[in-house]
Amino acid sequence: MPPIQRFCVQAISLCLAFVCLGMTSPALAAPDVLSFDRDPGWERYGKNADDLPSRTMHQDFGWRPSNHAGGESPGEIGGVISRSLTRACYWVEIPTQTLETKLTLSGRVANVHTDNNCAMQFGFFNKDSEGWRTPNSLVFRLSGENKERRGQYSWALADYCTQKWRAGGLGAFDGRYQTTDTPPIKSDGKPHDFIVAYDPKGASGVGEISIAIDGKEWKTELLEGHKEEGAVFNRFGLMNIQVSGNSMEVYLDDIRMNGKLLDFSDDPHWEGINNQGDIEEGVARPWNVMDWEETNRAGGDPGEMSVMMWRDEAPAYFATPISGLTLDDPIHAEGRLAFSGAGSDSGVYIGFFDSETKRGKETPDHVVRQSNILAVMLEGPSRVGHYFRAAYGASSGANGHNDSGPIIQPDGEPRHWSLDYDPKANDGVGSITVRLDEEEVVLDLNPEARKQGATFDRFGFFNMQSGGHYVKVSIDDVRFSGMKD
Ligand SMILES: [Ca+2]
Ligand SMILES: [Ca+2]
Repeated sequence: MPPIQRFCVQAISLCLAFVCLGMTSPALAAPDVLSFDRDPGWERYGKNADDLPSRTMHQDFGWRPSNHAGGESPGEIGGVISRSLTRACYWVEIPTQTLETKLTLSGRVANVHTDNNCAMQFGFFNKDSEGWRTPNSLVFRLSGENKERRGQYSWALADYCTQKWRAGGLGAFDGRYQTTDTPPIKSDGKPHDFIVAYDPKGASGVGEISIAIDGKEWKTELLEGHKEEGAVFNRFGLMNIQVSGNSMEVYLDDIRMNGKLLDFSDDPHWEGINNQGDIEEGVARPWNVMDWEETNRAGGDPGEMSVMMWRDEAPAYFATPISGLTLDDPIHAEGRLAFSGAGSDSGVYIGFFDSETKRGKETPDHVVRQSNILAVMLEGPSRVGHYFRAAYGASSGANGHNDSGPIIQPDGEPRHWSLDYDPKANDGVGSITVRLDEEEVVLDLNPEARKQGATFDRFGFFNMQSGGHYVKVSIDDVRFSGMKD
């Protein structure tokens, strides 16, 4: 029996075993499934977190007896707050709020110092809110810079994120972020008034969020389905932004939370989490964590392949060699998967690629798409979350991907996925089917791509080459065409 045919027969019998016995079945640990009981020593290429010198991030915020923010009385909250992958909070428990009722937060803010790439968020959270974007949040955000020509300044924004990681909001400026003519808030210690308000009945019932700085207001409606998806808030206060970056010094006072005044004359003894002291930052953009781990996030037996992979202009992959495949071969891959964390504007490919082409790709994806790839593309806009969809790139530039697909949230739930390329489908031009649990999406190749052809010599994770944030993904019990012993 030729190798491909044998693979198909085994694929069918394994699929049957899989369906009959369910996800916990030991049947998946059949010989031609990689169950990663031991580190298989996959090849790592590109920026590797192991090579990153660890960095210490400093947090020093909470209640202060000072009056930088210019409140009616001394006593305020704030201090030095740093972007970090580790969550840092200073907050208080509040009665549960949702997107079904009006929410307001207002007060005075003074920005004393900003490093480049710094930020803080202040407002409504859930005790489990963590990561960026931050699920279950509705906040006033300052995002700060320190540029040679412009000096230190911040942009003010109103952000929200549903309980399923769908985010929206707006900035307190006209036009596009970073290119707006609206002057930013200087980090000169001068207090400003701010109001962030949410009205579930606004925008004809779609829900509306607004931000005002020193009396000038901007507003926008919530994105479709976000209010219905909902959010649950049971904490109120300050949180860092959980991406790598730097620090700012900022103070807030005379806060009104849904009308209730907080003047901070006395220490309110709010709860602090990592808000005082130094934290070792072992990972930073764009240094990829690419490891065999003795975990079972994806739902198999312990031992799986995990990445925390960043979108970055430079190539990176974590993969294993396969016997060569082309677009004339039927190609299959499947396994378990857990998507356990993500920043906004993040993504990764899982599938087949050509290692030499990948290593030689020095232009970002928005200039030239990747060649010689056939993969699942786990990526999507922050208003949606992440799509699980098909993507391909032929040898000389012809390429394609689905515009959308099954939606996957970074909730860490174990899932089953597969990718099938059938060279005979689509009138012989070829077609890719990607499945995630019960959902699937189909992508037909274009004739030019099939004419160009493509070659693949690796299977694994590879990065999207445009700047962005990270995804955390683990895979286990995988099987794929071209698999070697
Ligand atoms: Ca005060
Ligand atoms: Ca395993």
